[in-house]
Amino acid sequence: MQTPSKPSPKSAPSLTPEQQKTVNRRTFLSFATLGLGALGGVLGWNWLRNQPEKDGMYAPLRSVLEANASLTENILYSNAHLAPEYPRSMAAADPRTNGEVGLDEDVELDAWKLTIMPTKGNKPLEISFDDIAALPKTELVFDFKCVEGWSEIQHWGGVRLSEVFRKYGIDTDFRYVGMATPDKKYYVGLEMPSALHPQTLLAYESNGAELSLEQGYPLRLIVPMKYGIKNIKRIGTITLSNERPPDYWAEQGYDYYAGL
Ligand SMILES: Nc1nc2c(c(=O)[nH]1)N[C@H]1C(S)=C(S)[C@@H](COP(=O)(O)O)O[C@H]1N2
Ligand SMILES: [Mo]
Repeated sequence: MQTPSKPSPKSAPSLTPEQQKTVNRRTFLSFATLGLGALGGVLGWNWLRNQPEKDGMYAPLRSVLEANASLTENILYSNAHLAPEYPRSMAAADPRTNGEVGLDEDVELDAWKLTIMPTKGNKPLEISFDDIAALPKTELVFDFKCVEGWSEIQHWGGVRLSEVFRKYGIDTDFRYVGMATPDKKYYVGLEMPSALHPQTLLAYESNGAELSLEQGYPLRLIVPMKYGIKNIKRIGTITLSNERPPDYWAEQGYDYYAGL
């Protein structure tokens, strides 16, 4: 009769002396790597601090972050890219519209104003439509993308948001820009680099004509580095802050940054 064999105390496969040497060397190497890594961290930091800055951060660090956009909330990413532009002939003649939250009330151009709440202690700034229209106009033909899965080449005209901030001496030393419709029913938040992006417009024209009510008359945001959800129509207020502004679709579970 056979007794059940006891499990061997050496359950790990036994190694030849040659193999054991390899293991030891590997172990040594991984410790060495850790040590070098730590040293590299210290040396690397000093090296990094002597590198040229690009868009407010050390260039090599920026490159790494750009390669890892998904890890960086795409904050640093936004200003380094331009959305592709197209000839006007490719723009949709009758651009589609989508989403009417915050567009219920009537809007009279004379009564409408853009309110910018700049900083701690500063009085809110009120800007009329004529003030906006008097600023240099920028036109943009790009592929507008909705998270629902459609896109369309569209032609917009307006003023760069960065130009409005510059013209009115708004302190852009904040992390975020929030925008809301006059009735506060639709609202979005953007990181400052996206707000200052050269293709980010306060738009008042579509195909060279004034906006329709559904397009956000009289003034809407065009932010080509973001999905449609961030392109708020009928802006009433702009608020600069260091806290992340509330965002209508982020509250419904969509990605806050909604970057492209
Ligand atoms: N005020 C307001 N802005 C809005 C929306 C909305 O419902 N209300 N919908 C957003 C969404 S989901 C998209 S895709 C775009 C559509 O812009 P369009 O109507 O010009 O195509 O507007 C965005 N801005
Ligand atoms: Mo959308």
